[in-house]
Amino acid sequence: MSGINRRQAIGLSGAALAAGVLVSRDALAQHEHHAPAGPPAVKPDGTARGRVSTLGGDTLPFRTAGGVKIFHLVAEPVAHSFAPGLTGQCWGYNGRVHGPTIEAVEGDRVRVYVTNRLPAPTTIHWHGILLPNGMDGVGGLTQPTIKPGETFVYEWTFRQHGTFMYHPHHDEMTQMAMGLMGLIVVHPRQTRAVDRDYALLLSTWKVTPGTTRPDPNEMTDFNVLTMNGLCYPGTPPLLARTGDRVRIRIGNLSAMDHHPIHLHGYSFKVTETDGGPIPAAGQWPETTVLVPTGSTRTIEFTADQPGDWALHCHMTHHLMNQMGHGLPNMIGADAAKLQTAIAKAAPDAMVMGTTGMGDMGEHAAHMEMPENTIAMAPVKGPHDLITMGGMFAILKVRDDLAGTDDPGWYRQPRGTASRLATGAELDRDGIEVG
Ligand SMILES: [Cu+2]
Repeated sequence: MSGINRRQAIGLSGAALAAGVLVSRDALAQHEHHAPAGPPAVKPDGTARGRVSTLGGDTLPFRTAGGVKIFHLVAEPVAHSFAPGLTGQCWGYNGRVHGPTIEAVEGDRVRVYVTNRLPAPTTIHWHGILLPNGMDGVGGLTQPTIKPGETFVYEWTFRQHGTFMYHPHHDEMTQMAMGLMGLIVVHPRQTRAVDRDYALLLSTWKVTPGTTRPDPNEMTDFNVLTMNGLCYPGTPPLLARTGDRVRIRIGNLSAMDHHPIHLHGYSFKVTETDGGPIPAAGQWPETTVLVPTGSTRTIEFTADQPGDWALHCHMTHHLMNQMGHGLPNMIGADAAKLQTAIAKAAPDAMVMGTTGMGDMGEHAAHMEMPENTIAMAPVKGPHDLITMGGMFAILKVRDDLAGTDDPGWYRQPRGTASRLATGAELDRDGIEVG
């Protein structure tokens, strides 16, 4: 993060982390002129093997034998990167967190081998899939658990289409908190074609700053909020060309949270859930779709407005990365008085957070934090600091989109952006003169 002396960074280490109100003056002075990191250095998606693009993730390959599509999932420990600067010692499938998306077509006969390379027994439940009871994957109830080293076989025929999920149904609390989950997309025989088909799986984690292992015992204060296992600025942009028909499938397997996912710039319709397609007459326009845990929602719209449009959970605490959590309320505190008081004990320290998280984010970009920790708002946007992390991604719609590379920040046409009011527009009290 920065090269400053660890002893100078009294703000955010050890016990002071919980207080989170101090930052080294030297650290700030030294880094004042450093712009925070630019646009995230992650590749946008749109190139997955399948027809669906699991943003930042992958599609599970299969082979066909005797008319059966054969898949193989391996549950195993995975070192996972949530975003640049934050790695977790997680559990995943086939070297990924989350597992790769299983893609098939309604009517397909599928066989899925599940190998357990975890240190604990597991199973896989196929969430929302209509199948024989013995294939349902509930440990103890419908099958014995898959012991470490064992491989089980599941087989069924898809009698439905839509967006579904898979996850362990043995010690769910631990195993899902560690990252074991994935998406299933079943296409209808007659495809309702769209130009862009994205899939996102929402989940929540507790990774204590300075540590790498997710804490499955957390019930309330989740501090890493992810789409496909990635938190902003680790989430790649969703791309569309102006006029494209866009589908976004959103699943939620968070431990304790529902997520109202809001898309800027558009009105969309919810076209299906993991229970099935919604008839056209039953679809209504929305700008936010609530995705309860244990369900999927699919939205569709025509991307007819170019721009950089935010796509995010509207729970404001789900837009914070680790450093936004566990802080005391400093709003309105007398910074000068506090500064004087603190200076006696810690002359190098500086009070912050008295005007909110915006300056906290700015400072966080400059200060030394525990290893393997990300600031809550680490990205410099095209106009200013973007004060969001967590469950946040950007839909980039362009007239001239070519290929799958990130087109960079949107250039707003002249006269179409908000601007600073000029003196001539305001009277002496700053009131608009008309
Ligand atoms: Cu949320």
